[in-house]
Amino acid sequence: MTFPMDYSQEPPHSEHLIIQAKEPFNAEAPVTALVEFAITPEDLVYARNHGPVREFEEEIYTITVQSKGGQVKLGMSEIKSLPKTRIVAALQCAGNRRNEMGAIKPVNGVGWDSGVIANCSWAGARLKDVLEHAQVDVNDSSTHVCFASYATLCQDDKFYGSSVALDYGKSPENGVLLAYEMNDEPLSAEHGGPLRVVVPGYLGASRWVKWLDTITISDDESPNFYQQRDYKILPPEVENKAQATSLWSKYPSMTALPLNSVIGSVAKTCPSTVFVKGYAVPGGAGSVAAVEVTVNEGETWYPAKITYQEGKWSWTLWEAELTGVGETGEVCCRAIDEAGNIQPKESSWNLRGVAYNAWGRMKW
Ligand SMILES: Nc1nc2c(c(=O)[nH]1)N[C@H]1C(S)=C(S)[C@@H](COP(=O)(O)O)O[C@H]1N2
Ligand SMILES: [Mo]
Repeated sequence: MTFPMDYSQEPPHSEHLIIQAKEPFNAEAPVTALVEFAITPEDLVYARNHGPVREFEEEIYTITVQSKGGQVKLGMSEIKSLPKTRIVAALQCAGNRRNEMGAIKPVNGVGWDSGVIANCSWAGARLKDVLEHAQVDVNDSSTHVCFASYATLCQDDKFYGSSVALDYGKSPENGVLLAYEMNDEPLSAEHGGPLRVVVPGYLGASRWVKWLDTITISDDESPNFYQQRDYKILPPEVENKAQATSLWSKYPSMTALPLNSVIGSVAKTCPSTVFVKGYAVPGGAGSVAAVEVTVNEGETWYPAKITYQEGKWSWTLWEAELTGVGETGEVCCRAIDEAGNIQPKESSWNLRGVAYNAWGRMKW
């Protein structure tokens, strides 16, 4: 069953977000407000949509789990009867900070500042348990698990979909969930309720499929537009859509986003002191170990105090007080991970404006 691209049926959206596009509804949190909460309250959780948001009745909602060997339909009560796992994980759009990349050279995509991230607690059934419960045949050639939502329409394809490697998706240490709760509340329609995929550490874009209704065990990656012809880091020479057309298939789908940190607020506390707050997120190489700040691109980097970090998939909140500063100036921040990687001063340009991770900056 499909529905028209009808935006008049959407549930009310949060009034605390900055709207970047109305239809589809795309809105982010003001970053100053975002860094005030360890767990992002629902009102500040960004919304990223490629089509209309729809509400579904949980009582009659089913998902299909299929492989070459057959298919099974599961209702929400069956999914909820499986062991419930709760994790804290940052959900992040690959286009977070796109406007900063767009300042280097124009990019394609919704214009985003640095509020397209949310640190939430997610609860649901492990993907592994759902696959085992469904008892679909997984043959030796199966390499991917594809997630799809046919229930809602989207801009570029007949359904919204993506995939992860089957081994990755099944392994409990990667925390892949089919979530029906966010921040201890039933998952709202806006964020994909009754059921969405949570792939901690991976970009939100398509991997965290909302309104999930079909899981396919497959020999290939998802054929969906958002897996194959979008959300990829093309080389900087690719400057327009026409050049990109023949190249999409040559570049891998994105998985983890890079090590990053951003300044949420800078406040003058006395004539020569500023107080800085921000967030950081790890790349694929392990947790954020430190965040450092500097004034006016000075030689000296000062360690920020880490005020929050929870488990391996949460964001990190940090703050720092800098004294002896002038009337005006600029703070820069950079994150360092467990493996010793340092967030770079500059981030290279790509056509889709994804994965921007240059030093965070804010003037006072
Ligand atoms: N069905 C569906 N799932 C989707 C999307 C979508 O448009 N449709 N957007 C994706 C993108 S690009 C992101 S960043 C996250 C956003 O999740 P949120 O709206 O709950 O913040 O969901 C992903 N899952
Ligand atoms: Mo996204």
